[in-house]
Amino acid sequence: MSLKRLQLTLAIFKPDITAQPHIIKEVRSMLLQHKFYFIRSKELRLSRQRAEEFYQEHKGKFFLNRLVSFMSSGPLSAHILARDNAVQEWRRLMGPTKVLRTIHEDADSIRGMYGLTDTRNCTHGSDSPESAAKEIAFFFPEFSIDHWYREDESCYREGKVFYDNDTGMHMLQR
Ligand code: DAT
Ligand code: MG
Repeated sequence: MSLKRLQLTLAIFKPDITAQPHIIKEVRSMLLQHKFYFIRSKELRLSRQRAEEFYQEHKGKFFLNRLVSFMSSGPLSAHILARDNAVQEWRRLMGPTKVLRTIHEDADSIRGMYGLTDTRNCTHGSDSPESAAKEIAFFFPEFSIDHWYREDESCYREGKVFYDNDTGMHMLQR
């Protein structure tokens, strides 16, 4: 049993793979195999404005317009994931940002296997615990990270949870 406090991160399954249910299934299965917990999940669409807000750190970059158009082009899903070292481990599973290089350099990663272009690159993952907190608040304003650590974290860490196939989330065994 791990004694290390679990970390939370924010994952997005982007519109390219949301349109491909078999890829979503495979990505979920990779996350489960790698011992991630699905804490909350939500399916939604982003308006252009919300997508711009989410990616405001990239304001002025040449790819922003393409990125925002893509992210607001169809349904996507957002997930709060928990694991030991979740931020880094989720980014490792995703693979590097630029698909056209990743296809060769990290072929077994999600982006390496399923990425289509540098824009349509399957998934998002927070790049630090601080970004994770901000991004979780962006998609799950009703979720309290403090409350989760106080009330639920130890149950997940001790494995007192089960994966519910119907909701695609882990539930506490209370
Ligand atoms: P990541 O999604 O790996 O955190 P990022 O934060 O640097 O990467 O960029 C956000 C998204 O913007 C990325 O997933 C795809 C797009 N993007 C970044 N760099 C790009 C580039 N050089 N060409 C095209 N799209 C790019
Ligand atoms: Mg990023």
